[in-house]
Amino acid sequence: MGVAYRQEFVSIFEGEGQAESFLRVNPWGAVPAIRLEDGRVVSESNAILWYLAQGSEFSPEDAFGSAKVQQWLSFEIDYIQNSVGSLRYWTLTDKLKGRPAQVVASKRAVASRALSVLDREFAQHPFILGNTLTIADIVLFAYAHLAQDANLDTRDLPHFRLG
Ligand SMILES: N[C@@H](CCC(=O)N[C@@H](CS)C(=O)NCC(=O)O)C(=O)O
Repeated sequence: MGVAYRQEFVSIFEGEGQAESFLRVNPWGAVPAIRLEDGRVVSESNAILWYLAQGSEFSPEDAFGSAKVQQWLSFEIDYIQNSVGSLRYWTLTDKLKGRPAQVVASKRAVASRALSVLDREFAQHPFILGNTLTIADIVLFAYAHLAQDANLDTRDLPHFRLG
């Protein structure tokens, strides 16, 4: 999006996320977060992307297009991030076996259903809103294209191309 930035690393696994200084950036203590030149801060990846995309070609200006982007941002948080994201994190950090089987099964069911929804959408049009690339595609791509890290089977989803 052509916005200049400087990166700062926060070691969440070493507890830096919960440091008082970082909690002033993100009250939850998670990355990512951004700090603007004037010191204001924004956290939550979808909110950050929304902010950065304002006025760009990736953010529809009309109310309906805007609402459709919001629809898919919410979808991503509830049904992709909360399922694929959690399962992937537990798998990669070897925490999966310590999680209750029912919780894992429930997340796997939500993940499969959400990925099937995306497959049905992408069977009809190349981008989630139709023919235009928006931040909703970027947001959905982030975790959905890593579904295999969570051992989710995407072979029956021909329109959901990975990588
Ligand atoms: N909903 C948040 C999730 C962010 C998130 O889970 N970040 C992880 C790293 S990928 C983290 O910092 N976890 C530490 C914590 O939650 O305390 C977003 O979309 O930005």
